[in-house]
This record gives sequence, structure tokens and C-alpha cells, in this order.
Amino acid sequence: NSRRPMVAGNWKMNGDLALVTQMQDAFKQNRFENVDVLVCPPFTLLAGFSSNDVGLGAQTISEHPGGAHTGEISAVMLRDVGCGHVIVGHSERRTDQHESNTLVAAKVNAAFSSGLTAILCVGEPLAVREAGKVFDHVAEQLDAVIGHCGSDVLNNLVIAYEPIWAIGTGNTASPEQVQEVHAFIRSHLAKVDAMAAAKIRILYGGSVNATNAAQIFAQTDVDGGLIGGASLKVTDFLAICQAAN
Ligand code: G2H
Repeated sequence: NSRRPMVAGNWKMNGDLALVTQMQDAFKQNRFENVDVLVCPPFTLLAGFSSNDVGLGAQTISEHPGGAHTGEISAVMLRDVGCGHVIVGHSERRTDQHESNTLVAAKVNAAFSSGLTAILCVGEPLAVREAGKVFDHVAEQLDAVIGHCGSDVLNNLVIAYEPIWAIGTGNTASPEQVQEVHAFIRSHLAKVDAMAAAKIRILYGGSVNATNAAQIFAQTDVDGGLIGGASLKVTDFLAICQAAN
């Protein structure tokens, strides 16, 4: 396919200024011509990335444009520190911060209307997979966003499929399981806008590491990965970027 792959490192609530320096040096020395590489550190470390050597993303965003929302960070603030992307609707936030499909849609809209590219996370818990309802679950998550933002959002959106049972567990979904859901996502989006669906990048996330990355990235509808644990180790993260390059 002609889609340019993306590898995004989701640091979650990890990392420090020393890791910023290490990562920045690594991407000064290692160029990946055929892949968009992003780091998504905690808010406090965003401004520490000063170079153009790697793309920058945040891990969440306020649904509000600004004002009296203590503790929140707006789209404009993210752009101000050099972010081009923001992860929205990660399953950890859907669980820990009780983010509903409606709130996730509002957050995607806040990003989209400010010119930030949202990386929308979708994916099912184990019980949903065991009940045979994966496609319904993922479709509902996608439809909430398209319903709120309009189909135009598909022209500036990245999807990350992250089966919850594969996150941080070491249980990676098999390449066949990944491809099956990615193909479903693309076909579901094609019902809304076939051209945008053909172009949209669908990343896989969930226990991707330096060993399994190449096999997952080789699947037809997989356009890279959202990497958690393995994005905190420079050599592993570089190897994963290389697997997508
Ligand atoms: C899934 C992923 C990154 P990990 O959450 O978003 O984390 O690679 O540690 O499973």
C-alpha cells in the first residue's frame, strides 16, 4: 500500500528529562526516511523536545478550547510546544478517567478543529472478544467520533487498534487477529468515505516489541504501531522504527 507508516511511542506516566535527552540524541543520529516517528511523553516533558528530529505528540487533550478548567491542557497549548499529534481515548483513560465515547469524540473534535492530528484509540476488552462482539464494539467507538466531528475528520486522523487484553500484558494479538480487525476498521470507515478510508493510517498497539514488530507491521492493513513499554528503551524503540522503515 502507499500509506506512510507511523511509529508512536506512548510513554504513559514514565520518563524524565534524562530520557528526553537520550531519545533526542538517538533520533539525531538515526533517520527513518520512510516512517513518521513520534514520541508522546507526559505533558511536563513536551517542551524538553526542542529539535525537529522526531515528531511530538501529547497523550490526551482537553475537550475545551481554554478558560477555567483547572489542570487541563488545550489544543492551542499543545501546538505552542510543538505537538502535531495527540493520543485520544486510550483505554487506560477510558478506564481510569472514565472517558466515554462521547467525551472521546469531543476531545478528537478539539484536536481536529485546531489542526492537531488525533490518534484515536479503539479496542475491546477480553470479555467482548470472547462474546464475539469485537466488530460491534470497535464500530461503536468509531461511529461516536464520526457522528460528533463529521466525516471530514477522517482526513486528519490516525486510528490505533489496541485490544485491551494485549496492553502491557505481553500477550500480543496474533498477526491474523490484528489484520482481521484492521481490515474491518478500514471497511467500516469506507462506508463513510472510501477515499479517506484507503488513506487513513491504522496503527496496532499492545505489547509490540523489537522482536514481534516486523511481523505485525507486515500485515496489509497495519500502518505502524503505538508502542508503550518498548518505547522507553532507546535501542528497542529504534529497532521498532527500523521494522516500519
Ligand atoms: C498499549 C501500548 C501503547 P504497551 O497501551 O499504547 O502499550 O506497548 O506497553 O502494551
